[in-house]
Amino acid sequence: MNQPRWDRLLLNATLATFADARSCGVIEQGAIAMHHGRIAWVGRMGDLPAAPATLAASVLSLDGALVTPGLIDCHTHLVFGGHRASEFDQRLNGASYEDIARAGGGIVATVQSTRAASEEALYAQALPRARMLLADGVTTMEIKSGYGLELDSERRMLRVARHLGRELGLTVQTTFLGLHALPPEYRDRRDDYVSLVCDEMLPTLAGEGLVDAVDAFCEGIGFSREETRRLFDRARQLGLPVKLHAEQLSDQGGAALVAEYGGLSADHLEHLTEPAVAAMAAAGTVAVLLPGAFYALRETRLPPVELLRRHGVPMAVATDCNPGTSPLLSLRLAAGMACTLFRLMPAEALRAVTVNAARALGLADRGTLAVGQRADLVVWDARQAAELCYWIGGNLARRIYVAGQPVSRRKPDRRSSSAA
Ligand code: DI6
Ligand code: FE
Repeated sequence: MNQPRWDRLLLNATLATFADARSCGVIEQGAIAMHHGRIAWVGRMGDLPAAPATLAASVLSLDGALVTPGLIDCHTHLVFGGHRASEFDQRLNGASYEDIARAGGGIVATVQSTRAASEEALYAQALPRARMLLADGVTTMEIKSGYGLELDSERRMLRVARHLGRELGLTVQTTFLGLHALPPEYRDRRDDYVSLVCDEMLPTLAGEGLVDAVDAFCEGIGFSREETRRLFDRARQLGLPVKLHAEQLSDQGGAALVAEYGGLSADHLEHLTEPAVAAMAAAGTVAVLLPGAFYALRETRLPPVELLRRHGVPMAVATDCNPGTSPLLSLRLAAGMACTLFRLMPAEALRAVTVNAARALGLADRGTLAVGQRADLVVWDARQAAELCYWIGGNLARRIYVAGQPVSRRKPDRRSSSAA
């Protein structure tokens, strides 16, 4: 008998390929083959080139189960010390996010607990969160720094992010967010802090290979457009892509700025206006919607989804997993919330956590089921793509493959504690 040509073959699958321009690209009674970590064949079972059993070393029949690309969480702050559950009480008692931040809580509170945590402790706290995202189907995630706000602590966060990727076998894209908040010790020296971030922290951490992209919090309680511009100029010199927390709480002109720099994405966008939408469309900048933060802050102003559609700006959705505004540990739930709260259609919300999220990270090798793409995929306890955002909660991911290998989502009995 001939050698099988592929490592693995899944049969009787409902494939959501996301390979066309608009829909989920569903193939019923589909088959998908993986070889050497890539997708080697995808199509209708009836079109396979030979009898399935002869084609792959491992052949699995799925009884119609849904298969999608591994989900991609393109905006998280997953690594941090402690949590801020007490702010939940304060907000429910009427304090706003800005009130809490101005009173010394908010991001700065997490900065204190992050600075106080060792690399091992940060890793031990972040690992279960990363596992929960993975268990829900995420195979690629972005993780930002921004709770250190000094060189050593920012470095620790980024090292922990890289370590999580290695430990779990996931792709982790790191983002340097030194301009997240003004650290208290720089209260009267804003310019000095911006200089430190642009002239020392970013070049040093980039030189250590810890930075895949650069972000800032462009906001009244964060950094101005001009301060952000200084950072983006430095990123450009270093050849690093940029993205931005823009127009979350007010219109600061951040989305137009990130578009001007040809940025990967503008994120949040509740206060986005039409000229900036047009600028994003022209630049190919992705709109990243973060319904977890909208929900947790009980916001009422919606991002302009209809304008984004009309201008053809690709929309991604992410968890924004962070201890302050979005303690959200399910990307599938984020996609469901994007439907319920922001009125995305299920096909849009699913494109937003696959193909468009890949684009928001500048990754062309994933997010669709197509020959040559990385074999990151999820087999779901579902048959219809819309179910992924329709079921609220639950555990639907049945099998997860990363680069063609099944991954275990079970916690090891013994906690891995080495940060090496
Ligand atoms: N926007 C957010 O949603 C997070 N950071 C940001 O710039 C919130 C971070 C936090 O409150 O800890
Ligand atoms: Fe964020």
